[in-house]
Amino acid sequence: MKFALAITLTIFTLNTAYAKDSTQEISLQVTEKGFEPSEIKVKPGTHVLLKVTRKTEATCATQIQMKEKKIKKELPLNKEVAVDLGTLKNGDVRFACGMDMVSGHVVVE
Ligand SMILES: [Cu+2]
Repeated sequence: MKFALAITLTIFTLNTAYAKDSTQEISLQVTEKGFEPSEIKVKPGTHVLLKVTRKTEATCATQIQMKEKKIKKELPLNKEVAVDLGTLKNGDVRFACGMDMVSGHVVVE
């Protein structure tokens, strides 16, 4: 019984360590050209944390939204905003400005 408990605890610890290791912080900037980069590639199972900084006033992207994740955040000028996307599965996660005009996406494959 004690042995089984020890194994369970070990597995739990390993999972936790794996989750931390697979977190990827990705810097994203908003410039006159839009989101840069506009395409981000990650492996399935990656926990993605976007660090978004708006670098210009000459853009309509003063917000970032990800409809399928129900995320919408203000992007103050020259201030890094963290956007936690959670752990991503295979597919495509689109992000866009508040009006859904300027956009980019995260490709998970
Ligand atoms: Cu816009």
